[in-house]
Amino acid sequence: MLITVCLSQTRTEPWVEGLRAALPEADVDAWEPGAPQADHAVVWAPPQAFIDEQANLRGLFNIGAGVDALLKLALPPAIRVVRLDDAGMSVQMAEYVCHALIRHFREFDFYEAEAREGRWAFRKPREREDFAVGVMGLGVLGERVARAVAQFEFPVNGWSRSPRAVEGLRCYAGEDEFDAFLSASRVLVNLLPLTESTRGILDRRNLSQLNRGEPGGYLINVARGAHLAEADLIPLLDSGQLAGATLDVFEVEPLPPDHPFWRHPKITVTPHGSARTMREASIAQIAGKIRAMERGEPVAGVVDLLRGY
Ligand code: NDP
Ligand code: OXD
Repeated sequence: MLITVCLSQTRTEPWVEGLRAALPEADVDAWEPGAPQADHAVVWAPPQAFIDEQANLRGLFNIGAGVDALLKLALPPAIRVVRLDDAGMSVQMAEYVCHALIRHFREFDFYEAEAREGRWAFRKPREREDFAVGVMGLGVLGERVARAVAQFEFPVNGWSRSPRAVEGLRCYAGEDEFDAFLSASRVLVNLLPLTESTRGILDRRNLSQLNRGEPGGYLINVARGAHLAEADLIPLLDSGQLAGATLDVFEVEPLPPDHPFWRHPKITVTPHGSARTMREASIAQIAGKIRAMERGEPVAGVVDLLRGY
């Protein structure tokens, strides 16, 4: 069995070494143009030239959860695209979102500014019932995040494509229930996959519906930059309709140095690191899935190419 590794924006060598150790029965090599035909590939955002050359791949194993960079390539119809299932990401995402939420809710920015001036000042405590959190996407990451937020006794709403029942959450599903979900939520957390149905979904119309249309909504975008209509955000913040935003993902990454998001006082920027791929756990998971596929057993995390996630 031959496994090829083609990773952009990531050092390839540690993955090759790790996969060799985890799959001693396989030959594992870093891909280069003209390399022999492999049976499986371990990838992150490979170029189309890689797919065109490696025409016999049976499995395409993504080292992340989001497969949007893969699905924009022309893929052979029989190939199975397999996403990473958690592998240490959901706990990080839960930490990140709870941190952003609590920092906003408890007004830590205010207290930090006061402390810098040596001032001992209090704000009136806010009611968590007034800060319902809406989680868009109740998949591997979204459900974990929603449950973590619920532990702090915030009201939590969840929105998914198909109807879901998650204890402690008020669940909404599909386009028909989207407006009701937005209106009932004040802090919006985006954990949707990027597909043709979700691109640009964080736009002026939808963001304006948060908090029953009243000012004071807050956005936490940790899924993909292209979910957000970037030009709509700053006017919503400047008018006060939105109180702030924490953004981990951007249309163009790295975020260009002159992008206004860097310097806006109501925006917190982090560099697409809310849930990092944990190499050892990911290699162990991918090795297990490659073996299962070779034995003809079911494999978790196979992407539905028509649905787009
Ligand atoms: P999953 O595929 O497990 O879950 C996706 C969820 O979104 C499902 O609940 C699905 O509904 C819902 N959904 C999909 N399309 C729609 C739609 N049109 N309308 C309503 N709901 C929809 O994804 P993960 O939880 O694993 O990951 C989510 C995304 O997070 C990834 O695609 C990736 O882009 C991003 N990510 C970001 C990281 C970062 O560091 N910033 C790290 C890892 C991931 P249903 O349940 O009905 O299928
Ligand atoms: C992922 C990511 O999709 O890191 O896993 O964004």
